[in-house]
Amino acid sequence: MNDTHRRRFLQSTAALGLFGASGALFAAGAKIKPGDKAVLIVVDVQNCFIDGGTLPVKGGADVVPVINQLAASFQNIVVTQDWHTQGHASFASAHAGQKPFSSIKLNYGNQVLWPDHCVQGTDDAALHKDLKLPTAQLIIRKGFHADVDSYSAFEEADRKTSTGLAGYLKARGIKTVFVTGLATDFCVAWTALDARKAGFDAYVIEDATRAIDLNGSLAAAWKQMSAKGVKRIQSADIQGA
Ligand code: VGL
Ligand code: ZN
Repeated sequence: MNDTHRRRFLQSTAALGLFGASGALFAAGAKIKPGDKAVLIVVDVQNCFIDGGTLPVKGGADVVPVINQLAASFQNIVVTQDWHTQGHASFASAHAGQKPFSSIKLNYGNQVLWPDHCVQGTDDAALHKDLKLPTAQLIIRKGFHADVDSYSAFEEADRKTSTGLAGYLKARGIKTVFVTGLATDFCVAWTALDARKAGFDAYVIEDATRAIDLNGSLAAAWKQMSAKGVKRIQSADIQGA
């Protein structure tokens, strides 16, 4: 290809939207090749969210082999852990007369109340033993302020307190995030939405997630994500996975 041809090719592919800001090539029917500006975010694949844990997500363990395989396609991987204090404000047990899966108003807004889960340092809060991510570069813990929940890996539920993740990713030149893990309709969705808010391209790899689906929360989460430009893909859309 000479220069003119190359320029024409680049112009036409840009017009077709084949290249994202990540420089990842993605045409209809073609696979996405995550480059050095993409990161795989593995959200909360912890014992608490898997059968035998304190807040099990249906089919939660099924994401583990999918994520292990996806990992080989990514140069950058960040892992998150839900990491609550004992008696955390998101626990129903911390509020007299409240039951898990009800909602209350806290000073920062509505809060779903959960069973006690993912308490710092417990086996329940550990990453699932079959998750194999030796190349992961950062583990970010969230929800560790006693009075504030944090579904998102970027920003706590008060919508003011940053976890520092956006700064870390930007400092490393990351442009695109691919979100996986648990649960689709809470920590995965909030993380993907906040990634968009922070200016990243965002994908959710659906078959690498499982949902809690509380009162229609899963459909609502997909609707919100779609409205904000979060792209919904499958692991088979990623090259090599
Ligand atoms: C989560 C509910 C409470 C999640 C965390 O990881 O999706 N859900 N804490
Ligand atoms: Zn939690």
